[in-house]
Amino acid sequence: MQHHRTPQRVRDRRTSDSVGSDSTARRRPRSPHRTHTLAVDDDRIPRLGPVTDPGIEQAVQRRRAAALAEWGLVDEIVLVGAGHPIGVPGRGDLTYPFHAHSEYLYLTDRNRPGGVLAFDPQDGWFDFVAEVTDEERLWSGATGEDTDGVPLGQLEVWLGARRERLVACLGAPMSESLEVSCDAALTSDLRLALDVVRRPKDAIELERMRIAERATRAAFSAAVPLLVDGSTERSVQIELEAAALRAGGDAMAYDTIIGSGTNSAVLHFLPSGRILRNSELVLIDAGAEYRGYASDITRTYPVGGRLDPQQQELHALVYAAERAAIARCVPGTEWVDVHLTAGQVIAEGLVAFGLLRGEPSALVESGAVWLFFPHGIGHLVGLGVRDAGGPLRSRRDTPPPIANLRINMPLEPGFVVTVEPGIYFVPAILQDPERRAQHRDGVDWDRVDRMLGFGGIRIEDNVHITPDGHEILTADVPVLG
Ligand SMILES: [Mn+2]
Repeated sequence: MQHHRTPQRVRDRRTSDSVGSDSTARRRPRSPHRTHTLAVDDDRIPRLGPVTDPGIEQAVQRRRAAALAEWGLVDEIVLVGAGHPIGVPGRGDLTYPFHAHSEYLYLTDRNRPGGVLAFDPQDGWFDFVAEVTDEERLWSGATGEDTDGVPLGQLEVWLGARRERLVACLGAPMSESLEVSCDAALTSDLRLALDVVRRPKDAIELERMRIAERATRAAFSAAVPLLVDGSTERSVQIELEAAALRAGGDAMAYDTIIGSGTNSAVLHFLPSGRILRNSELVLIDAGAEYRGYASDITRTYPVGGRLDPQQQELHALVYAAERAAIARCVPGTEWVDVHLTAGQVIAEGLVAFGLLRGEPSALVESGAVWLFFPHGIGHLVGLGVRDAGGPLRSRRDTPPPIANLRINMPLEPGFVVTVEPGIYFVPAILQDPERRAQHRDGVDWDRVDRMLGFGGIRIEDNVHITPDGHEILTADVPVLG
């Protein structure tokens, strides 16, 4: 599994976690600007690579062995598909940026489209890889040096020799031209088992996440000085993302969220041309990606650098809820309890603030607190911004304790989770007559009416569970600029 790429090709890639050539690249004619004429200090731009992390071969072997131990196969066949580039409707041969399916990337560390990793308990692993086409040689300069493995064309014969066997189809769906019938129950079992293996991050994964975090930290420190009267959400986004790439990120792990003023109450607001005004809140939720591994950080800052007393109180409350929830992030804690811890702190704080009325625990029980904190406390992060969450295997057929939770299991060493409580004034929720009737007594609705334009506050960190506690991977991004 040695993968090498020439520096030229590395420089041209949108993401460097790929080991094969990227067929999406052929849509984009190579830039003629080989020599930079922009005012960019090239020395500050890290060279991408080395492409092969030391130890990646052993890590991939260990991951595969751990999957097999969890699968306990007898004579079933396993296929893991990388997937294919997805065309943008109506745009000719343009495709969305290619990301190999997370299960494939995890078991191969290869981002080339079309590949299929196959396993037969009698014969072992077969890494079927798409051969380089003339098109790829022409448009993306592919040489085929990254396509070590068995030519994909041989997969049909390989499968033909195993006709009567049950097949699990993990990863992305197999190509339609392939005659294979996937067993749904087996596929589902093996996927849940592989999730168990994928959740604790190994050393290489953590190292990639730390690189993504460093890029994200640089991105936030570039953004904060721009949060002044007259800037726009868009101008902040541009500098934030440039800083993330300059500091070693391959790409953003998801669309950058920047909402100012009332836009900060929109959970995933995409930056607009809206002009920032003094003392408004700005919510920034952004994360760089490095070789497929993500960072996911949220901070909420005041334009001009100073929170007014009301903002100050609610910001401190969200931060207190976040810290209380993070304190629960140790092995054995049920995820729902991390969520409820944040809910309880927010309920207590909103009672003290005067928005909620009654016993805090009763306000959690009745759901009144979720009017202001209307999402789950977080999710697994790592290979992509949403890593292998979901329910514990034994809970697959039971409903989650709270509907909007993305995790339903106790935390274990090696997990990395986001912890991201918030308080928002969402008009669509708070002006709903049914909700107002349901929580007539628990909420000071006159106060709510006066605060409908407040916006929202979220604070998010990435927490790595360790055998005796946790480590906050994102602790060096200041909570207030
Ligand atoms: Mn998140």
